[in-house]
Amino acid sequence: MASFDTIVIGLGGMGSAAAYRIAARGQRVLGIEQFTPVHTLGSSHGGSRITRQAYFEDPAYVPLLLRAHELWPELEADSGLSIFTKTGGVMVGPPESRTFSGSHASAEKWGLAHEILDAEDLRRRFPSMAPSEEDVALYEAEAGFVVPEASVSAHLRLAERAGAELRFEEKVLGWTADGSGVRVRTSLGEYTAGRLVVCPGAWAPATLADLGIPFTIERQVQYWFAPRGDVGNFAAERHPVYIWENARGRQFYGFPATEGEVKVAFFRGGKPCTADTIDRTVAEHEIADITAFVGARMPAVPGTYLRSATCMYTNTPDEHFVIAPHPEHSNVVIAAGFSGHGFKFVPVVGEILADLTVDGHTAHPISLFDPARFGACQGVA
Ligand code: PYC
Repeated sequence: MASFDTIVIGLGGMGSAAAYRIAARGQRVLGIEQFTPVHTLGSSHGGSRITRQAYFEDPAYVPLLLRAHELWPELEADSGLSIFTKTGGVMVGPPESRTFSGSHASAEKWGLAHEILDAEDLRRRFPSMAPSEEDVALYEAEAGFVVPEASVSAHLRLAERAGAELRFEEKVLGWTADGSGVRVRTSLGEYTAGRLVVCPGAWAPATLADLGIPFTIERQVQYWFAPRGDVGNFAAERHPVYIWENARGRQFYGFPATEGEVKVAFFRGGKPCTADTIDRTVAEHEIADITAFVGARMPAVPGTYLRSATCMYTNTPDEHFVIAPHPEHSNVVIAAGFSGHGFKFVPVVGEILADLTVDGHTAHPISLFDPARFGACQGVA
């Protein structure tokens, strides 16, 4: 039976970063993924993810974002792949909306460079946007987007270069841990190691069932349109990424054009699903809904509908991540529940997982992500 220093379960966004960062610290790493490399069945596909720093979800994320924004360019340089495009970003909504007010609070708390735009400023600066008079926006120049597939490719490439063994199309059937190490049973064999890192993505409810965390899986749809008029208006040099919240708290988000196409999607509000039974077909009424909602605020975006793709959020009850040593096994580290806003953190999560695995602690501020807040493992025999 093959034995390693560390086994990483799941080689999507987070797991691929963990495999690289741990291997780069001299550990013999085995990474195991149930699908092919850079697959489209989880939460790491679709060509773009927003990254931003004035974080409306909680200012506690800001130091991690500042570190991630140092690591993305390093990852590009080390891998030779293009991953991060800085476009600027606007967080739009009524003044009391979480999207605007939370972003503003984070920017103020951490002294992040930003501008506040009223509806007229926003229209003048970004003519694709048609805000109502109540809307305001926070603009930050450091925001942009990352390409999830390129991130996974880069981390897998670098992990292998650092000596990691990566196994694909091999499903983990179970794992055990005790004081002497961990044992992982898969569809093709059994492996042992000193430590285990579990990055299960949308398969968290089954893979981490012992924790008792009430993860819920949410089906989401990403939509691509050919915009009306000159697509040059949506070029990344002049169009920001954006998240826009209406007076009832419904949010959508979008990107500049890539190869003549713009991507938009709702942020939250998707149907509950499971990773193995998610409905991958997109209904006409869903396309009509996004067309109307986006069209009311960005009239040129829903020109011609092109295509869509489903993906999944793995939500925790408070929408904050779970990153910590396993409450009952100090040689197991877990990273899950990224709740639809995790991808921008991928390289710093890789660094944190390497710290926890190799050093047993991290200097990064992760107390918000402690699973004890859900009473994790309480009552588990
Ligand atoms: O985290 O910025 C984000 C985001 C937008 C939509 C989904 N996630």
